Amino acid sequence: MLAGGMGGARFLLGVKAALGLPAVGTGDDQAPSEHEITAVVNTGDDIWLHGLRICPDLDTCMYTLGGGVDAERGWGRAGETWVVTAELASYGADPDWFGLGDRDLATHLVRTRMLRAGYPLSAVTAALCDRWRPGVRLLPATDDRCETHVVVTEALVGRETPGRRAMHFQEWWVRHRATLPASEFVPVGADDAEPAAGVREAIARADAVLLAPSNPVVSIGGVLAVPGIRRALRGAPARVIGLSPIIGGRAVRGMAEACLATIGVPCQACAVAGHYGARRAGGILDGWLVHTGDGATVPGVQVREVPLLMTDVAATAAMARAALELAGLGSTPQ
Ligand code: FO1
Repeated sequence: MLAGGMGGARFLLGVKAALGLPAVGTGDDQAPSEHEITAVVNTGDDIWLHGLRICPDLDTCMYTLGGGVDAERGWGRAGETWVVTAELASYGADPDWFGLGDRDLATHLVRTRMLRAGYPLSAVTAALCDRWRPGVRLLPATDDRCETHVVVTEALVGRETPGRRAMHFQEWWVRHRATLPASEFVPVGADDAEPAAGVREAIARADAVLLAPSNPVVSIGGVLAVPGIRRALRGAPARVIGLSPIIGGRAVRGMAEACLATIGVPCQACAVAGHYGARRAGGILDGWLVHTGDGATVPGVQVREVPLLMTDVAATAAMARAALELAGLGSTPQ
């Protein structure tokens, strides 16, 4: 599966349940499942802050599947305290718009130390998952830097042509809540980035490849921006099935509408499928799940209408089963 942060993590809970795995954790006491789930997770949101490497989507998947996420926020740790962040603010140590919880900081300290020691992010993530035991293999899309930066346009005093400046995605997303008019998303570092260790093999060996209902531009798009991943999907023996993050012309959460507008894709389920493209027309999709009532035809893509609101694990598991069936794995365990 290709996944982003919150939407990806929530969908992964359902995929695990659909395959008879406990949604959270690994259920050590259960017989080992014959199913193996690998999530190729977006690293475009990753950022250096206060000298630490923060990997929001990997951490959201790890905490959510490992039982440590703050369920109400959807990111960061449950039972979090914010003493260090307050101390940083007292020093005027910017940025002050990105909250780093005290428990969360331990993750960034361990990750940064391992990165500085020369371990690739994929190895660091595996080490962190030794503690959290998410029950799926979490792979960063790339071990290299491939950060999403946003080009915003702003009126400049005394100039008739608007100015353009770039900022890290997190500043646009968290500080400005995606309200600044963006003209472009740039995957900084993409030219020198490679799929992380294990990504190509996971795609080649998969019985089904699913695109989680994550933000199609900055989350799934962040994964596809890594050179070689799109090619690996197009060459995958398995069918590639996506789930629409747009229901009834609206994004279910986050700022997918602002992101789609920036790249000129209508906020419609079938438009997102067109954006991903049918595999036989040079894109990556074989099948596409849309919410009941959002059906449309997408040339070259098999479209199915199923309820797509991830209201609870059971509803999400039903979505996962529908996706696996469309992938040709009909007899998944109920
Ligand atoms: N999101 C916010 O809206 N405000 C924050 O202060 C914030 C801090 C933060 C710290 C660690 C982390 O892993 C995620 C954090 N997020 C925060 C969420 C993050 O911006 C999003 O999870 C993704 O980058 C977008 O999917």
